[in-house]
Amino acid sequence: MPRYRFKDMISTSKFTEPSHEIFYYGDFPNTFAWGTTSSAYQIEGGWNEDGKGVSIWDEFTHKLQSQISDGSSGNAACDSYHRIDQDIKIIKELRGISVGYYRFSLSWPRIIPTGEINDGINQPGVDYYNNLIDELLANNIQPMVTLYHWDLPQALQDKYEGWLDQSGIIVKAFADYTDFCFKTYGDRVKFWITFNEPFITAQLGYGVAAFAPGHYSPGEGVYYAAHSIIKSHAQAYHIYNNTYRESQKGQIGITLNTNWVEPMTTTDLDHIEASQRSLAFSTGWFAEPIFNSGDYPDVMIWNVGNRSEYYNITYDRLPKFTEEEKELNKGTSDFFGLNHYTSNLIVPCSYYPEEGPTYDSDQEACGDGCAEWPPSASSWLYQVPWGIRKLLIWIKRTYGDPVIYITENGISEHFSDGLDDDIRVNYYKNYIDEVLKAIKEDDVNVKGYTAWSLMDNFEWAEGYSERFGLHWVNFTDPERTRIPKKSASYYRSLAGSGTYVRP
Ligand code: PNW
Repeated sequence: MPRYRFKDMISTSKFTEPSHEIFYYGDFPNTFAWGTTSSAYQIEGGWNEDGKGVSIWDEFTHKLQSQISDGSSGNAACDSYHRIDQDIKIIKELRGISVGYYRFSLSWPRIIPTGEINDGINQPGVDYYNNLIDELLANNIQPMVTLYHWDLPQALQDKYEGWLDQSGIIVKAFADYTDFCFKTYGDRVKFWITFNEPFITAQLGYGVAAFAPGHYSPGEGVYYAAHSIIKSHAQAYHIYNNTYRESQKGQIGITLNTNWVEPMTTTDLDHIEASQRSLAFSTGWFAEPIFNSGDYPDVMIWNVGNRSEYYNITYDRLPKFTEEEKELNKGTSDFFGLNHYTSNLIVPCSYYPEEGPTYDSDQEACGDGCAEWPPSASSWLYQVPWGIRKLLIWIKRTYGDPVIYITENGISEHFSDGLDDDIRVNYYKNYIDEVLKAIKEDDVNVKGYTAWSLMDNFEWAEGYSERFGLHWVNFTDPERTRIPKKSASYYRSLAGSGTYVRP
């Protein structure tokens, strides 16, 4: 955990930062990379076409419709499986002079229907991504590829309980899949992200069960899932590092999602410590093994252990890494991929759920947005531009000044707001300015910025009711025409110094 004084970073007022009042009118370094992003399940559609296997999100949306706010699914989504041309067109228009890359994810079951490579690959699925990558490059747009953005092959869930599996089978399946992707696409893809937001997969997928696969195990499964994801990430990194890096000359890392947190009462040491615990349980859970010690943060090990004891649980809810595994975890990310949207206020809290200990109660910290902060269409997303600057400084100090790519940042509105999305223009204007301050004033090594999202898409449990896109998509029109919102032209005009850079 941080060895500097966390107190140095706390706001004197939780409503505004003095620096926030002042816009920093300057230029981003001319090597700064700009992009937009999406993910497979959220845009592709074609859920059962040409031999694609079923994913846990297909299964979840089909069987548990009531879990999706509008009862929808990604069956058709933006129909990107049939509309590479339309996607390339809007990415290209957005590129203007400087938006130079597109971050998208590969659907594992589209490439390997059962998830296990020995069962065979699906050539049309492989070709779909070959075409997409070729088209991007033909238009001078660099592909940034996420290998796992939540759509696990359902067969792996059914046979082995997905990421809960601790036998090594899931780790091996992921390793084989990533090896295949490096071999197949690595001649052209130079930027790989192993996992998108493992926190969300663990906590929402296997903890509280709000997301696929909807496995409810808030005190154990949540930790097991994270454990096998970290091991899988490390395997993929080493495969790339040992076999492909020299010839393909790319980079590989992981993307973590992190809110910034402030103590509710900035002068209260208990609130300050609760904020630190909250960061350790969210970011540190994955970042400490990968960027620092190879192991979980001390405070997680202590808290989970103590609460297990309290409940007379004698096995490890938080699994242990062997010494060898710790070595394998350490230093396995060429960059810190950061997804950031919002900030929280934190208070200490101790409670003992009757059903047993949970990830939420283990951390003895509770948080939420502040009612005074401007909202969005998403209940969890408040607009707190200065939070991103503090978070960037915290990452720099805590994880050894890594190269940082912001791999997602953005805001949602409701359907009715249509094309005049001033809320989004304002959000990008403020957040990007704070990123600039972090680079210029605080010397944080941020190399790229990615706007979520290229276009409106399937927003998981919120279906199509929350829109994050720079482009508006009409989901009742079979053509799924993409129309630029005001924010698209704003992002285009603002993004960068005009120099075209590969991330
Ligand atoms: C990210 N939360 O997910 C994902 O990477 C995207 O796929 C998603 O569309 C985007 O953010 C917007 O939500 C999150 O509840 C989902 O705090 C939920 C939360 C955070 C991030």
